[in-house]
Amino acid sequence: MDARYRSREIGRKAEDVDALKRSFLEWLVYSVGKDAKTATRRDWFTTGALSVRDRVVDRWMDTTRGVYAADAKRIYYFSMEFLVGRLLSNNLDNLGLTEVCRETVDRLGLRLEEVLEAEPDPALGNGGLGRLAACFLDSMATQHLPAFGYGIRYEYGLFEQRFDQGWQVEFPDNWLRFGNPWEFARPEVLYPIHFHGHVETYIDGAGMERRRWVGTETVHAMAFDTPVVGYGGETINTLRLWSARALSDFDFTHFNDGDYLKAVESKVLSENLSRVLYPNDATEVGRELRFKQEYFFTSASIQDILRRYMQHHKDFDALPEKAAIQLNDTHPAIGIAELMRILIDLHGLDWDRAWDITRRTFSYTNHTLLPEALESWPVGMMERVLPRHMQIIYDINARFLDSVWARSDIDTIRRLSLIDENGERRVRMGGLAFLGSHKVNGVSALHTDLMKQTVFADYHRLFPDRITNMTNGITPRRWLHQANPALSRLISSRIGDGWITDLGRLAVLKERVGDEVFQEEFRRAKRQNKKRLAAYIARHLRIDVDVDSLFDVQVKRIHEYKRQLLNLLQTVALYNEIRDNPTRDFVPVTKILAGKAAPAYHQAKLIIKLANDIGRVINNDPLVRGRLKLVMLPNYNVSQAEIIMPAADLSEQISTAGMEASGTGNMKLALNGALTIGTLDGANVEIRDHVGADNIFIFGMNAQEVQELRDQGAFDPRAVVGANPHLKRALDMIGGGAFSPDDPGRFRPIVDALLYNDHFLVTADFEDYRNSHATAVTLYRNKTEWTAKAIINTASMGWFSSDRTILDYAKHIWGVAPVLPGAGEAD
Ligand code: 26V
Repeated sequence: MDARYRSREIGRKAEDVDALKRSFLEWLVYSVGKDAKTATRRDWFTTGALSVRDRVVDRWMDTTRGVYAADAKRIYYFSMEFLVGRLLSNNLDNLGLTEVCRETVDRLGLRLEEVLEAEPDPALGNGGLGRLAACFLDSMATQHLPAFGYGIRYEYGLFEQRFDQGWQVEFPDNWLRFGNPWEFARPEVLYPIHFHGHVETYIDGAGMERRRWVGTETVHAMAFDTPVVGYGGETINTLRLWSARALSDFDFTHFNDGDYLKAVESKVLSENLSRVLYPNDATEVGRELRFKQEYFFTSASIQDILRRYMQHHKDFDALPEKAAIQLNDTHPAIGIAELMRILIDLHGLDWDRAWDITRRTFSYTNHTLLPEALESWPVGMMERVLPRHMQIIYDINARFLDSVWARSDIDTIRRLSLIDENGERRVRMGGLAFLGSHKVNGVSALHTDLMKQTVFADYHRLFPDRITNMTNGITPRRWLHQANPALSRLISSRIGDGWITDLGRLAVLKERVGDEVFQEEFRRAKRQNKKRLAAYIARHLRIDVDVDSLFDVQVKRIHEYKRQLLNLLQTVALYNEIRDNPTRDFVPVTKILAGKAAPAYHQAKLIIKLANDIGRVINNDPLVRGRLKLVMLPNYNVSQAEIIMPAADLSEQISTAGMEASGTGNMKLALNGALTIGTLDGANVEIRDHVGADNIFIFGMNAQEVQELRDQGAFDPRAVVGANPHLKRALDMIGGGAFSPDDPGRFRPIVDALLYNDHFLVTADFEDYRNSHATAVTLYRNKTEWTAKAIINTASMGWFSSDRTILDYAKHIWGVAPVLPGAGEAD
């Protein structure tokens, strides 16, 4: 850099630091009401967030005005979950203010990290689906796409997980307790949301038979807006979350009678709608409040979209050219019936016109093929809660089945019907989302193929152009640039920083694979990240881990299909091997696991207890000291992931083939230079294609083999166990109480599930997994070769940027174009 330019930069920075410091102190005194002496870290966080927010607002309004002036087509991303993570570091980084803020905070006598860590991590999502929505928001803003996220402002996010004697216990996540400095409450943006009541038929002035929904109970949806800062800070989009508000604060009839509790009761009941995020538990059965949440936010969002659209238009004909609504799974699929209702009942459109507009506006993403996770709602409940929507769904179904009647047999018709007639009649939300959308997408190539072959096979035959693939991606801003400053700096020192918004450029690093100096620096960055994680582990669990051991990481929700059990069985086998061979030279391994189990998912909670019990035994066994450790970290969330991902050497992606729709943790780990050990499942298949088969450890059955084995119905896990002494010994120990001497039968249910059913084929893949793991660990001895593969992994992950994913959606599903900053300004 030219010296004159640099001194100007420094001059500017000093000015910025002065200004930011003034802003900090002003907010602290006049808004938080404290002085610098008494301010806590949290106060400084609030102060910092408000100061940064000030620097966003003008450009936020510019973006909004620009899109409005251009009357551009907007993307509306409907999602029950947005797992955005902490925003202060993210916004500072995207605005290019991190260093200015570091110095500001430094002058105030604090460390930036302390302030950043005081921010609560909003946990408004369960896992992959919610985090994907957040990565998409970042990419849409960075790519200058006019986009809104629409969701629910839950008062309580996903539960906080703690371990009590190794058992998961759940605590409420009261993330708003100290206020949320990022959001703008919009008490004037308020929409009525109706429930219950009944439907009347009447003849309108033109002699047409019409329907009206009357006698309803009504709640208000109130908007809270959070700016979504794109990288570079030029385009700033909006995340609009709805909060439930009662129509009136209390019922004066009760109040005047002195019954104060009764007077506020209905307020509390209606505001329960946005109280808490549901964990994805065993099943949706009987969860009427969850269904109401889905309708609540969907209806509010559609009303908001139509209000905005009508500012420029007189009729609805152009809606599909101005609005693209993306359904993040079926949770907002009731929106299809809601838009139909509004167009037909409130605006008098005829059915065909309304249906055409609706279908061209909506599109739907499927995120899972697990049968128990496919949403369906009892017809009886829907008739009670949303009687008019139920009629519309019947009409959609009748017209659809009429159109296919002639060419389908009765079994096919049964499968195609939106109403599942097996047992209690239920509405299939996947079918509704499919029929009401012009495009339906899966989230990895394999998953999309399986959608066509399994759940949506009948629909796919009728609409062969509707299903399309959009392989997931992750934002390189949060998952490399911010989470891994060491590697990020190293990369930029060699190829410049263009990769931050054009991740494909990482491919240039492949030229450096054999470069010794680069290799050395790459290893140094990894080591630094491992030290950071080791310190975190020491602080939270008081376990010392060896930074030079292989960090073997499996972090994700605990679920049988993800097969944490396979990992634990292999750990026990390795433990036995070390004990049996006290003099052999083993590569030290640290197994790191983290993840939450749904509170009602007993088997998953038992797996957590097993991990903790095995960990306690191994970590305290002097015979394996220095060679094997097992760490289960509590309360996995986005901020913990930011510490773990950069520190991993080995990434465990070991689900039963055909069951993980995509995975995105797999991408985060590989991007940060971990080698993957995994099955050919979800996006692992595409990761292998990009990094090359030599740079990934693939093992086990593929999806087709899994399918065939299950179809044969002859799989005998006891035979497999009987023939494998390593597996047998591990299972005997677990089942016999070797890790639970206080309660020897504790893990019998786990062992029995494997021996007598093994639905997820843990035993079938065990030996191949164990061998593959041994290969990986052996390779780790060879630092040069391992590092070369790690570099190839990082360099090959460009395609997995969510920028690529989003541009694909924009082109093939939404038909939207970027609105470049400044486009809407008058000249
Ligand atoms: C929901 C349920 C509900 C009932 C019981 C079990 C169960 C299991 C999982 C789910 C979540 C389904 C939606 C979801 O989060 N899918 C994830 O989406 C990610 C983003 O596309 C993808 O990477 C993951 O593979 C997929 O599991």
